[in-house]
Amino acid sequence: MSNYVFSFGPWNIHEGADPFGPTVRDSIEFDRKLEQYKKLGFDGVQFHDDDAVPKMNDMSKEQIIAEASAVKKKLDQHGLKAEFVAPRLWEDPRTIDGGYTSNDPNCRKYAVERSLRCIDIAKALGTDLIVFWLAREGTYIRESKDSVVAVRRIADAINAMFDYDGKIRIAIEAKPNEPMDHTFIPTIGHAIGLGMLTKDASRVGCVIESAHAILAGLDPSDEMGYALAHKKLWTVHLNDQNGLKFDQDKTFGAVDLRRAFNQVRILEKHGYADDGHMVGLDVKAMRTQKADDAMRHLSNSRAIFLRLLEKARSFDTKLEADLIAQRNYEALEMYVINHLLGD
Ligand code: XUL
Ligand code: MN
Repeated sequence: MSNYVFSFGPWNIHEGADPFGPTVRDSIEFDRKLEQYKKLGFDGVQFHDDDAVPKMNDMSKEQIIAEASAVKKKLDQHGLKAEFVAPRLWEDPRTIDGGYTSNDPNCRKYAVERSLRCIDIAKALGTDLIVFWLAREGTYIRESKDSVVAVRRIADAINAMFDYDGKIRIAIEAKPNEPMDHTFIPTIGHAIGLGMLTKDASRVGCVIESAHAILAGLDPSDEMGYALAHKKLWTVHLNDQNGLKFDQDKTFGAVDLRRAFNQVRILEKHGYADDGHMVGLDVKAMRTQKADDAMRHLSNSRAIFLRLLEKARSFDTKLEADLIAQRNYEALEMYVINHLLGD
């Protein structure tokens, strides 16, 4: 029934630590996590570079490629595919003030070199897609960085990556805040615009995370529509978010079912899956969840997506067109609600 292929990252099975308290569940080894993917209904694995090669900062390029190739074998054994690799540029002491936009040239150099190693890992894992979540590319105080210089520096880093490899594509995951007060690439319009500053805009696309759009005060399905109109929606991070607070990564559709329906609908209407894109989730189990059922948020998110897909496919588009022609949006709204409620 569904042509949709789902993915998540190993960080989506996690120990429940938050900024105010320690872990509440035991760690699960990467290999054990891989065993869960198919059982949960997933075929794609999202990676940070160090999810694949944890000690990469202490290794040579050749060692990194050898270790990533061993991970690729494990993916093959499980019948899984790497969807993308994202350079983790927010934990190292050299990225305290940002990676590509750091005010320290040595730190910027580190960020670019790490990104080239991330490309090596992506190639060894069999994907040409790099995701940029630009975690610390922003400011806590406006005066600390020149935003013109900063944006050009991010474009320069992308150019260095394009020079290094002729095939990789970069999908930018916009987010307006957290950990920073303000980021330089807060929305998908910014992400697509940044591509135009690089030497090859055709290789720069985006990832839309539902929660990040909501944190920017935007409707995620409209962000998706904007990216789809530009043919730039190369993957998604579906989840949910209860208003303007910390990035919650809640189960997809768990807060606002109608908002989730509209995301599924725009993807379905515009052939997102037919273009070969995976449906990525970026969801966290609640900290209160006991360990024995702490993967349910993943299968639940997928199940909610598929139920909303049925709703998108059974939506009466003739009625919709009639009500739009009559400009009877009150009736259209009630039809949407009745449809979602099962009438
Ligand atoms: C952060 C976030 C990350 C990225 C991957 O808010 O969503 O998990 O998706 O680096
Ligand atoms: Mn994400």
